[in-house]
Amino acid sequence: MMNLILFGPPGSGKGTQAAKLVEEFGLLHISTGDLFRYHLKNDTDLGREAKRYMDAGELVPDGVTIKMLEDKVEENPDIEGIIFDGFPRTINQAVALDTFLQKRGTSVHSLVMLDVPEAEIVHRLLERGKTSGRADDRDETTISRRFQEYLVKTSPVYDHYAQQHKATKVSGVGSVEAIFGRLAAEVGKLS
Ligand code: B4P
Repeated sequence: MMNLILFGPPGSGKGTQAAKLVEEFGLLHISTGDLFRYHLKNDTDLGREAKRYMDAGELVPDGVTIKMLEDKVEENPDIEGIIFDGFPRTINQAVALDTFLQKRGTSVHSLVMLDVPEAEIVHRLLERGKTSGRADDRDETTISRRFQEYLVKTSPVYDHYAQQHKATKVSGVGSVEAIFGRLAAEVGKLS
């Protein structure tokens, strides 16, 4: 079993690259952002709870997020491995993931960060906002709040896995294919 965390600031291309990694390596893709958007669309209790945080560009509380992630893993017992996209986003989530995987006799094998400067992030998300209908992509203030949330709450997750000698960075700037080549080279080292 191979467990990979695809890491990086909002809009760094995690979702874009995860879809390609799934095709190449046959792993299960779990995106907490996609799971929340599914609940939002279906107007579930969880979706209604998550909406106010997501629309404001803030992280959804850990308790809700961790439970949702664990349920999703448990729904898929017979898998080769998982790409975690957008999770963990806090140290609490990272510790919960480590404990959860340990109980299942496995662990995080690697975290790969897509390194993208803030100006490029703002440009990409404003572009996506023109067509995505996502409230969190619509204006620069909300996008900046998401980036601040990332710097304060999420970036320490990189150090958590660096201390375990499991974290690497690749440049997330350039064509989607060029970035995929860099990522696939890192993931290939694991198998
Ligand atoms: P996410 O859904 O994880 O979304 P994201 O960070 O915006 O996107 P990603 O990095 O996947 O970028 P993408 O490929 O789409 O989170 C949304 C919200 O959900 C969070 O703000 C939070 O509220 C909540 N949430 C999710 N997980 C949570 C957690 N664990 N804890 C608490 N809250 C949580 O790419 C972005 C854009 O760039 C796209 O338009 C794409 O086409 C473009 N792009 C991609 N690669 C490019 C390239 N190489 N060059 C140019 N453009 C590119």
